[in-house]
Amino acid sequence: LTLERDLRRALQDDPAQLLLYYQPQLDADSGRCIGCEALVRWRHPLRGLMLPGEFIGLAERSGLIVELGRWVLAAACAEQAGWAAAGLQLPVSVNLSPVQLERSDLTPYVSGLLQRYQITPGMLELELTEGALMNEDVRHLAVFNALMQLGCRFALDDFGTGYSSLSRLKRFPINRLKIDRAFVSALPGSGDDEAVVRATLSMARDMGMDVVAEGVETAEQQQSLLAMGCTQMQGYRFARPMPAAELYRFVVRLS
Ligand code: G
Ligand code: G
Ligand code: MN
Ligand code: NA
Repeated sequence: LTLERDLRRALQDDPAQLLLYYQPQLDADSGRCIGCEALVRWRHPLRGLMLPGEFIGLAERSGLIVELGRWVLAAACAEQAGWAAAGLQLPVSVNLSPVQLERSDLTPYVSGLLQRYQITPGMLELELTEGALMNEDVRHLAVFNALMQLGCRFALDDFGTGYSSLSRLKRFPINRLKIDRAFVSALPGSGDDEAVVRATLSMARDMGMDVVAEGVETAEQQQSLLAMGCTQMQGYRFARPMPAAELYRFVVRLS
């Protein structure tokens, strides 16, 4: 309850307590940065820097995720516009909680941000988990479709860990699958995990989706993924999540 009060206070009176870190996504073939994922942090006045695992759940249960989610979207667009002004065009992925999709005002909010910051809609990717696709709520589907009509891209986060059937997946305009790090950690050598990666790549190719592997930590994992034809990667092997200014320098150094 204390933490909930603190988060509400931060959102209302002191949003400078919040900040975004960004983790680069690379094309391991070319070595170039192809995008980044925004990951929220909270500089709590007493507890120090808090990770999303420590407060996203609370934000979802209390409804504060709506405000927090708006803050994240606005901050990501503002920082992306800052990079663009410095000559760096970089797609940004933002995690969306299913609770945010239940709000019909999400689309006009995102649309307003894209206009305010002069962002091409395709440069903003929204990450959903499989759970968000399981919801049959028509309002929820309407918001999803409206965001798609805007031109935003969609990624399916933690792919492989949820329950979505392939037929179900087909009904959603997902642009990219993010292979969960659970299937990456035992590469190379785990036949089962290799089978999952290969099947994901094959399905994605047939359905016109991109694939990015998450949680890539070692050169061996990178090699194994490349050998299977998975080139997009995110993970500590390349970089940990970092503040916006640092990300800018990281990408400029690469290119
Ligand atoms: O950065 P970290 O490894 O602690 O992130 C843990 C989880 O928190 C990830 O699954 C990520 O999807 C989630 N997360 C990070 N930032 C956000 C955010 O802005 N909104 C939502 N809904 N989830 C986030
Ligand atoms: O669920 P989501 O994919 O949004 O979560 C991303 C989270 O994964 C971030 O919190 C990030 O810190 C974490 N992460 C990113 N790269 C790696 C990695 O190489 N290894 C591990 N263990 N975690 C990672
Ligand atoms: Mn994610
Ligand atoms: Na993930």
